[in-house]
Order: sequence, then C-alpha cells, then structure tokens
Amino acid sequence: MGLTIAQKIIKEHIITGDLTVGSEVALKIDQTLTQDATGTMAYLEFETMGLDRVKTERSVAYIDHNTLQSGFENADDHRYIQSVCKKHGIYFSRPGNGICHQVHLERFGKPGKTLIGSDSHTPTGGGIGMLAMGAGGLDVAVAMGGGAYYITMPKMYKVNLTGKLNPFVTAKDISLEILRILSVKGGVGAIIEWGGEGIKTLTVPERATITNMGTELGATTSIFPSDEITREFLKSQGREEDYVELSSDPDAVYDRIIDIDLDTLKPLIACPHSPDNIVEVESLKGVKVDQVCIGSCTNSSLFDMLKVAALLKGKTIDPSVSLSISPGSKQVLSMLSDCGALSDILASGARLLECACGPCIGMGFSPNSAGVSLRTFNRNFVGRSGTADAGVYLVSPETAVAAALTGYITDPRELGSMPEIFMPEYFKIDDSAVIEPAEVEDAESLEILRGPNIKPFPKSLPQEDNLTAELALKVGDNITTDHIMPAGAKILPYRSNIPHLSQFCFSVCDTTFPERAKALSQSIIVGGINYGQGSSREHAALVPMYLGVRVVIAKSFARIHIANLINAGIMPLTFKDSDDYDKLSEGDSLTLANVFDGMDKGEILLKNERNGETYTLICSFTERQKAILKAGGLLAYTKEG
Ligand code: MIC
Ligand code: SF4
Repeated sequence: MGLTIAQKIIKEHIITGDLTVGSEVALKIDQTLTQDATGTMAYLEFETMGLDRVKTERSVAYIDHNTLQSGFENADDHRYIQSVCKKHGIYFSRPGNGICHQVHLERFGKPGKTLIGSDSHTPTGGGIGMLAMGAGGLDVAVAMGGGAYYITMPKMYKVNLTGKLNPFVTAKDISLEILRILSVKGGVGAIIEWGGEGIKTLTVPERATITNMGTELGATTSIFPSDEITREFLKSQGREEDYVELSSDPDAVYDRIIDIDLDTLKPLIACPHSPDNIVEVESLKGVKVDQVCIGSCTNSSLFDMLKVAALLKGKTIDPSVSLSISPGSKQVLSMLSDCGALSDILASGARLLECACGPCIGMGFSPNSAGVSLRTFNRNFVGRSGTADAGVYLVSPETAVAAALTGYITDPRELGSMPEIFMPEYFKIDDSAVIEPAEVEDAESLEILRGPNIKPFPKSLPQEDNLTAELALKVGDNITTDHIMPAGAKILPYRSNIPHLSQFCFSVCDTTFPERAKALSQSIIVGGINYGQGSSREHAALVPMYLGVRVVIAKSFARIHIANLINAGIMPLTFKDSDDYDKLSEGDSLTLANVFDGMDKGEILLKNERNGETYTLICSFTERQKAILKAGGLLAYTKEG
C-alpha cells in the first residue's frame, strides 16, 4: 500500500510504534522552535531537566509575542532566553527579526524534516513539506534534549484543489473554505495533505497561509508536497541545497478526500467569534468597519505585503478607519522598503507596526468599544483583541484593503483590476538578527541571566486512586485556551509567573473561578466538545494545576491541550454518554474511585455525591501517559526516570 507524504516522514522518524491510526508513535524531532510567550517556561523546564546542549539539528528561539516591554518583565525574559540560547546551543532570533513561523519558513525550515514548536501555528512549515507540529513547552524541552515527541497516529485527509483562483480570491479564502467545510473540530486527529492540479498555481507563501490556518481545524498538521515551487522558494532564499522532492505515492490511501474548486471560490470572511463562522464577503456588504489589521503569521509574507502596497498605491484610507500593517519579518520589511512599496503603504495613512505578532495576540492596537475589526489573522476568539465587546472578522489581505479604503465591509472584487505583482528572484539575506550559540567549550562558564518575574515552576501532585472533589466550573463547547488562560498586553508579560497569571484563569467565562478553585484546594472542571482548542500554551494546563484542578471531564478534547493536561498531571477524561454532561452542575461533589484500575480498563466510574448517580468516563491512556499521571506530570516523571 502506498504512503501519504506525512506517513513517509513519520516512517523515517519513528522511534517506537507504527502507522496504525490511533496508536501512539514516538518521533525523532529534527528541529524545534519556541517563541517568547511560551519559551521562558520551556527553557525553565529544559533547565529543570538538567540538560546541557540541545541535541536537535536546529533549535531556534524567537522573540515575537511580548515585544511591548511596558515594564521590566519581558525585557528580563528576553535576556533570560538569550542567555539560555547562548549556553545550550540554540539560535536566538532577536526581537524585531520577525514572527517565528515566517522567519522559520524563510531561513530554517527544510522539506522532509520534523519540527515541533511551542506555538500552535508551527504547521506553517508544512508549506514547504515539513512535518511541523505545535506542542506544549514541556514537549519541546524534551525534544530539545533529544527525547521523542509522542503523537497519536493521525488519520490522513486529502484536499484536492482544482482550477485556479480568480483575482481577489486568495489562499486565505481557501483556508476559510476548508474551515467552513470541516469546522474548528473537523481536523482533530487528522493530518491534512493538500494536492491536486490546483496546488501548482500556489506559491510557498500561499501554501504556508493554508498550512498555518489548518491549526484552526484542530488538525495535527497540514502539509504540501515539496516540488519545483518549493525548490524555487528555497533557491530565492539562498538555500537550494535544502530542497528534497516529496510527494505521496499514487496509491496512497486517505480516510477522507475533499475537493475544492478554486475557479468558483469567492472572497470569504469569518465572523465573530470563531474562525469557522464563515460567510461570503458580499453578504456583509455595507457593515461599518472601525479598524483593519494586516499581518500575523498567516498573512505577512512579502507576497501579501506587495499585494497590499499595490492596492493602496496612490489611495488614502477612509478617515474613520485605523489601519495597521505588521510585516512578518525584517526581511519582508526591508525588501518592502528597498522597492518603494513601503512608501505606498505609509502614504495611504496606514500605521506601521513592528515585525511581530502585535494585535493578533492583543499586544496593542485593540479596537474601540464595540468596534468592528477586520484582520488578516487566524483567530477571532472573544476578547483576544483586548477589547471584550469588539467584533473581530478574519479576512484576506485584499478584503482587508477594500474595507480600509471604503470604511465598510466590501467585496474586494469591487476594487477593479488586481495590479500585477512581481516577486523578486532572490530575497535579501541578512541573518544578523539571529545570534549563534556559543561553542561547546565556551558554554560552560556562561551565566544564565534571570529576572525577578521568573517564579518557580508550580508543584504538581500525583494522581490518586480515589478522589473526591467539587465541580468548580462547568463550561460549554469549543472552549479555547484563550478562555482558559487569556493573553493580551496586560497578562502576557507574566508567562513565567504562574501565581500572578492564575488570577486571570477563565476570566472570560467566570471571574470568580480562581478564588473559588483556590479555596477548594482541589477541584474538577467539566467542558463540552473540543475543550482546549486554539493555542498550544501549556499555561492553560499549568495554571489550573496551580489552582488545584485535578481532573477535566469533557465531551472531547483538542490535541495539544490534552497532551498539556497530562504533562501537567491533570487527568483528562471524556463522557461515555455525552448526555451525562447535562446531569452535572457546578458545586456537585464528585467522586472518582479505583482510578488506577479504571485507567487499565479504559473506563472510570464517576459518582455524583449530590444524588448518588454514577456516570462512566472514558480514559484511553497509553502506559507512558498513565505513568506520567501517577508521577504527577511529565517533569516529575522525567526526573523519576
Ligand atoms: C496564539 O496565537 O494564540 C499564540 C499566542 O501564538 C499561542 C501561543 C501562546 O499562547 O503563547 C499559540 O498559538 O500557540
Ligand atoms: Fe503570533 Fe498571532 Fe501567529 Fe500566534 S497566531 S504566532 S500570536 S501572529
């Protein structure tokens, strides 16, 4: 039987396990990346493991999220990360050099290699045929130390593209179309391979937009073949030697095949507050827009920015709209500047922001009260922009420009004809903002520089055979990690200070939760479908752990979050009968008895002390996961081993 692209890469990297769907496979990881919002914790964990030099082919630490530095906290964290990198063999991408995924694609990604990153949009690397996955910081720390990365062997989906995009219809619209078809939970447990004749019309930045946003489907990752278009991209980045050809076998078998006809695709828009809330742009014609943001790891390539500049050239944005542009990397910004396109952008009235995540993670540029913000980003979860009552819509750069120029949601096809964009044959290579690690012989004497905001890693507890705890919080479907552990300019600086962060846990849903949970000392959370979707932030597990949450019971979980829960020593369980969800209420006293026996059987009984009812919960842990839970989390488990 033939293999898919992902299966081929997995097969080459398997340490233990096989390709059986649903089984656990341990993978060798070639490359890692971290960003600063998750990186500080990841490197603290790396240090706690007592590891010396990274064992990967390439590990890079990016500073791109916490760049406002409105106090000493982030400057200290950056300095800490930089000193760890120097000592332990990690490349350090300085603040201002760009968004991790954009820079990694440009400078470091290699087809056929495995990459894990402590950021959920790491699958961007799938645009050049990497097996690139988001993971919790602890898993990245283990991989840096040469340890395996464990995944549940995914199903294989294939999306066949036919035809060619019409002017003003873009790769972003393809991403939104697949979200419309599959929804934010439709990719859970699957790897999505993109193929068909239509992919030959897509450049690497367009492919990377699609693999980036595959994260919103809940997919393990998304991947394109590595072909002549990939070779051209790598050549233009001065790294043709990194090219290898990669394609699926003609007789590869897929669990699901989806067809998308590019000829008939129209400009699409994701409405508040979910990336799968999709309608056609023309159906919202005339909705007043207050703010437009262009950038983020989804749409900040030179290709996107040149299109934006060409559409803005000689025009002025509507006076009622505030427009921000954040180029994805220093390379993009300096090339925009060299060719004059930056002047066209600035002359239009746009505000130029740093080459960083910025507004995407609520780091500044929050919309006005009840504002309508059109963003070329990948997430529009409630409150993420920093303005609780804002309505955030996700669009392509073209649709963003149309709104900035008119002040209203406007179908970009109304802008007339699309100016032709000429991509340079060679990109400007300047890696001076990437600092190399010290040589091994010089590293030992190097000091790690810590700031006072770095607090000790919270202590986790081993799971017990019997547990009685109160149901402290009951939430609904599709709870994101932005609900569990919000980000934004006020909170993000404290990513290395769990006690401080804990005050904001679940503040989007219930501001009284942290105090209640602390008072209970141990508690249980109940959730609906796809609990923990979105970001890879392990803080969404570490903070509840710090607050005493011992168990989360949900109808289903998102992939990275379930791994983060287990790593934090919190037991994730699912309802056998999802109707039992309705039978539980906040304040119920719940008992889990004979947990260890239940772990082996795959089922644990839950008793509701309020009325004596019992419900069956499913646990399908591997031996390794059981051991982690019994040890009280991955760090404790690693130390024991
Ligand atoms: C995000 O887009 O939500 C983030 C911020 O990049 C996160 C990582 C984090 O929370 O630090 C992600 O996607 O994993
Ligand atoms: Fe940064 Fe936004 Fe991309 Fe997350 S989604 S890595 S916050 S640009």
